[in-house]
Amino acid sequence: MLRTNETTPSLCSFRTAAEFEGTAGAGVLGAVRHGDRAGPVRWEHGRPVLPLHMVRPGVPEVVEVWEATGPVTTGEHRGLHYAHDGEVLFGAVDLGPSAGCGGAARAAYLAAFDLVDRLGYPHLFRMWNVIEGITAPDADGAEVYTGFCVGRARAFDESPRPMPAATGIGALGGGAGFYFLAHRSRRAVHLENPLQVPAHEYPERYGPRSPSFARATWLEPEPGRDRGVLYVSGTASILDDATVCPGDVVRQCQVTLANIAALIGPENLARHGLPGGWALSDLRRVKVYVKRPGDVPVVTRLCREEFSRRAEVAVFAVDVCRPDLLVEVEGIAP
Ligand code: 3EB
Repeated sequence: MLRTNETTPSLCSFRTAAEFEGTAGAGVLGAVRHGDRAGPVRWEHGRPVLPLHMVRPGVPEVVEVWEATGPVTTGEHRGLHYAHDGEVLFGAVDLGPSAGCGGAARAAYLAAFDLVDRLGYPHLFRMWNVIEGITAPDADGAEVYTGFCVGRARAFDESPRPMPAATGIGALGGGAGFYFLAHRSRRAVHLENPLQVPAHEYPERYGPRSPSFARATWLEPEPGRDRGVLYVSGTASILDDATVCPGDVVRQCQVTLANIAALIGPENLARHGLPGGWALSDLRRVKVYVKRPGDVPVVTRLCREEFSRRAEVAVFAVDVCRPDLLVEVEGIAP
């Protein structure tokens, strides 16, 4: 049935562990458990599930569910677990220990690119890179994240394609891994932020290869629906290429939210040839990452003041990818 003047669904919801287990896989394409232990990607009720170590014991798990809109087909390809429903492909992979994960990142990114090409889901629209000890020194003395960025950039060199919205974030355990979403038919437009240098153009002082991602990806609406959906990358207190307000979590949170507001607003959409635009109050399915556990209450309060009461907001106390960054925020509009 064709419905008009309706927002295109964003395909994502946050559930408790009990709610997720109650679905027994019905309506699920794939899921990511933000829980108190990590593990390899596994099948639950025939769906790929990635268990990430994102909360301390006793803190409730948040299950990010990607919803299926048709019959689901699943498989494994070069270490990736995946599921697709004729419209959307979900894939997830473990990279093993995060120290020295650059080679594994390159190989798994190439496997993901090969998968979306073979199965015919060419429009990659969102990726999450989750890395234990992201700012810790690697064997070569550089940060673990630096090695990850090198491997990822090589994959984009070897199999060039547009860089989608992404998150790069720490985890409490479990090594490194990533998950991603790609669309079969809907066009993806990748956005940059007028207040920030594109991450793939960061100067070399941040690492020999810059991070390969866009600030947001707009997925065009389904036929007969309005506006499309905007997937906002992990966003931090960075102006141009520099961290601002080091040590000040309140101001870092304000800069981060102002960055997102500029990114998703009508002026920036128009700059990318897109209609419409959003405000912070339109964000849904928000994930907030806070480096210092003691900062969680103040960051939660500042975010809640800006987001709608209808927004689902999950807050995780995990490391962020620069030593001086205290907060990172992502979300989906509307
Ligand atoms: C930044 O803006 C903050 O490496 O995939 C945000 C989103 C960040 C994605 C990634 C890193 C990544 O540079 C960090």
